[in-house]
Amino acid sequence: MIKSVSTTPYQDQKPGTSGLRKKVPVFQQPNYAENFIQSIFDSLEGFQGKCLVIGGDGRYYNREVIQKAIKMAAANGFGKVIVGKGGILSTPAASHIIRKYKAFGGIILSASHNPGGPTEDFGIKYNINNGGPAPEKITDAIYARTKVIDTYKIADFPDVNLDRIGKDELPGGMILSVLDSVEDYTALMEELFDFGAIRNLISLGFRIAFDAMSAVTGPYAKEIFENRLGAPSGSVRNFMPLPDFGGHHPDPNPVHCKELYDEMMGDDAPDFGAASDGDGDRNLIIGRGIFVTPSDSLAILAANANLAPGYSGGLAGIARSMPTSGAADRVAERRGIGMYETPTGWKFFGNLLDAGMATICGEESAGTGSNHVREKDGLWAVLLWLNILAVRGESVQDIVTQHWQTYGRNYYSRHDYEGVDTDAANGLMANLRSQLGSLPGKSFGPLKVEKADDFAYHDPVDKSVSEHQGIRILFEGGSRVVFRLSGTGTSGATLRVYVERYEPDSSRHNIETQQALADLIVAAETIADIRSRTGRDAPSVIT
Ligand code: G16
Repeated sequence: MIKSVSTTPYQDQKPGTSGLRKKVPVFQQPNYAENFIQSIFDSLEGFQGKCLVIGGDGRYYNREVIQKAIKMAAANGFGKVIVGKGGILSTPAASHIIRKYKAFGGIILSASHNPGGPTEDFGIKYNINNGGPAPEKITDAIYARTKVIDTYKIADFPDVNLDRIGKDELPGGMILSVLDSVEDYTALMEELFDFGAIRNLISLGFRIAFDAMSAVTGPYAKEIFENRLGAPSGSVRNFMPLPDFGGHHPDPNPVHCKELYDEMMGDDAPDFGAASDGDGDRNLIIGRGIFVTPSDSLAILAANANLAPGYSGGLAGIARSMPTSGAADRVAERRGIGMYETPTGWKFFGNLLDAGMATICGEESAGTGSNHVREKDGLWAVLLWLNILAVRGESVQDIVTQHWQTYGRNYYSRHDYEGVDTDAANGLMANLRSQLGSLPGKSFGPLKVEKADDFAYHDPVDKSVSEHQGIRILFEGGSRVVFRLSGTGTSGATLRVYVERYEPDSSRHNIETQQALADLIVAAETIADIRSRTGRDAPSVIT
């Protein structure tokens, strides 16, 4: 039986950089999740009888919302839903399942790298049939719908069993298929990478340490690294997905993976350390004694991807988000392939990948991926690194250093000011915008502003325009500072300040990063007046 339930709209359901993210108690308000899910369905056309993929990163409240989504999909006329066992699908695996089974789309329940638990974060996003996050045209329509919605439809059957793999016909006729995506995902990785070469490297004593951060990649990583590639048991840590990620912040960076980071910098470090985040789309790469910034990782992966079977034919092009460093641009230039600069948000890569213009994409926020799916993919990045290490037979440190010698080094750092008062953060950005016309020509210490703008992206495929994607201050000589407000936080505003300097001279490649960027950090403070406007003396997180 299908029920039509009257509801009243919430005015705060605007999707951010990657779907709707809020605290769990916000999602637990009456009809909050239902309103958003119905608004997704109301913004789509032509899905009657088709297949919807539903899965999440296993965080607190995942199971409850999955049951609601299944019943609402049935009531709205989907013919089939594919659900991950236990309600769990990593974000890249969900993207793969949507593509492989030619689904109409997917609902992914995740707040990614944000903490989980009864008072922490939850999220819902919609992915389209290419497996990628819905473009702005659709997320705008969803938001518009949330503001006026007055009814949602839900089927009245008991909760389904999410833990039994197999197919079932639900009351009303919709087919429920519960699958274990580890098998499908592992098979895809085996097509792309030379598992034999990696297995051989590991059998020679190459030690890896992978931290799954008590999040979604645990089962995938155990299967791939330990069972298929032969890494000793214990190489994958924190592999049991937990609803609260063990109380940790599942963001794979040197701050939140401190234990792994310290181990990799210590005596007797493993050869290779890596981690992924809450929903499995981000990655952290650390060699013995060296952290690889996500921007450098993108450039190095792009420069060496041809060593992996899935990319042996070369790359069509590279895409990066605007705040990501220009390191990958130098690789594209030398190879004579396309380079695309998009706004922050994986959804902006979808068109370039679909059109075959880009093969590899990456972001400073620890995301890298390729045209194998339409999400960034943490384990994919780790495997591509391992494939490259296996073929080159060199250490991470050597590969990174040689890359800088060849292309120059883009010193890079991001300073985050989290939980800032929203009005203060908006005021800071407005003040920056008001200076855009007057900044060019001004000097800040040794730095002279060449250009200042508010980044706008003109999508070369669908010709859409996305404006106000971050303030760029470009200095003579190629250094720059970028300011933008995060679109993934759930309390107050997060100001992100991205600082970058290019250094071609290899005798100057061993300066400590913050020191190498010191002039730019001072200029950023002077131009944006961060301290007095945010009331903060220092960033909350520096990566
Ligand atoms: C999401 C998006 C990424 C983006 C990141 C940071 O990642 O998918 O494309 O780079 O947020 O966004 P912001 O700077 O607005 O916080 P994830 O891993 O959270 O899904």
